[in-house]
Amino acid sequence: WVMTRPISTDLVSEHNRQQEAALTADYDALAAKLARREVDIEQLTQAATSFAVALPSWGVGTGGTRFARFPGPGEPRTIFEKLDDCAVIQQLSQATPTVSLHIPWDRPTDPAELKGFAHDRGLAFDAMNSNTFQDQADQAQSYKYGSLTHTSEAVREQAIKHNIEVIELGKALGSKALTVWVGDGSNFPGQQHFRNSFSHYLDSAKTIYGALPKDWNMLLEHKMFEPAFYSTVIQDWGSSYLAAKETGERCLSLVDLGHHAPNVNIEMIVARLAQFGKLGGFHFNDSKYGDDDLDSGSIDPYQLFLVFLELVDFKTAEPSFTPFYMLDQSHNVTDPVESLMYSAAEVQRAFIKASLVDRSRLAQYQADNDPLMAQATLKAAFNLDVEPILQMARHRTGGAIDPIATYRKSGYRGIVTKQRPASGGSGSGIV
Ligand code: AFD
Ligand code: MN
Ligand code: MN
Repeated sequence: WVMTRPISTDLVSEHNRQQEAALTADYDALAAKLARREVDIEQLTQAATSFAVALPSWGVGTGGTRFARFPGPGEPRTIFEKLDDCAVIQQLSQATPTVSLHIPWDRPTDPAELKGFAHDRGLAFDAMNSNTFQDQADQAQSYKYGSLTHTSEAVREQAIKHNIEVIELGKALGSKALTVWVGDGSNFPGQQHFRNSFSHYLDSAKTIYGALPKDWNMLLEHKMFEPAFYSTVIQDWGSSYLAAKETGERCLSLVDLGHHAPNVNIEMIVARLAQFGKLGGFHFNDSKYGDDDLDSGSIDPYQLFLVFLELVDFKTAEPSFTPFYMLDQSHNVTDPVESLMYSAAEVQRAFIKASLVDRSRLAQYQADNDPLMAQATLKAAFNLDVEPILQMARHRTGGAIDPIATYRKSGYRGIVTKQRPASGGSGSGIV
């Protein structure tokens, strides 16, 4: 079996060869610096090599804002073309071996064919995403006034049935998780009875959970707000925790970095949910004002590092902790392949820097109530340039030392632009 590699391996290795001497010099210098801290660079490079974050199938298309979508050149029009683009990201970044699908946008006619197509490209399927926040053409009941929480049992049953269908499809594709994000909520005070709509949600979630395979997780994603909303039913980590707790042991909370009230301490939420065994997954992105789904680490890389500080600390305490990680971004003005490669590296970087923190020294400063040195211990890791570790991890696994430059040299975007004439409203992109 020979993996389909969309970018010429000769081009990748030639581009890498030109950078190898510089990389070796940088890597050796960093190794010496880390050795002075009694840190073995090879352990970090191994950790970087095994780090993985899922790609959002919809992320390789151009997204949009509430007001407009400006399609980019060569947008994928089918799930197969989306997987072709994901294969480029994985080949060059070596950090994104799985793809998270969104149903019905990505519904395949033949799941086995899609699974084989992905496998040939070095890809597998991650958590499945259901969609009861949009009405589809052939839909009997409308989700206009909600789905899992709707006052009408017929609507709730339709939404439950859709989620169970997504689980069934996921089983055929090798997925192990269902992520449930609903747009349910209200637009005006008085519109909904808060306790009744939460009860409907809990009953619906339990019915879906009843169809969950024993080796699956069900992930509940909270979100504080939507434009024009007065309330959302799973609005914060408290609602999510309560719902996950009520629904079942394998029902966990999923934290999306863009889903909180302004100035919330997200890394604290991470610690709370993890401590009670209910942190199931993460959607990484960045934001300035709302759920902007901007490139991870592009605005607040220190917050991303502090989130990973909690994840790494907990994983060290509880090795069985295996949350589902996904980039949940949409790309309006960049080439999505470039943004996703760059973002995967930014998340990997935060993970490596958090892994670098001297936690025994930190614990001592915490015990001694020495705030200055405690935060300086974090900064000693955060301020270190770990790029050579990420580059070496990619180099050793057939990836690109410089994914963006290699990708641009390959001319991939121009090639697919010729193959994929603009189709207007593609199925990808979340507005
Ligand atoms: C939107 C929602 C949520 C969800 C994603 C994919 O805000 O983050 O995870 O769509 O369904 O971004
Ligand atoms: Mn999300
Ligand atoms: Mn979101």
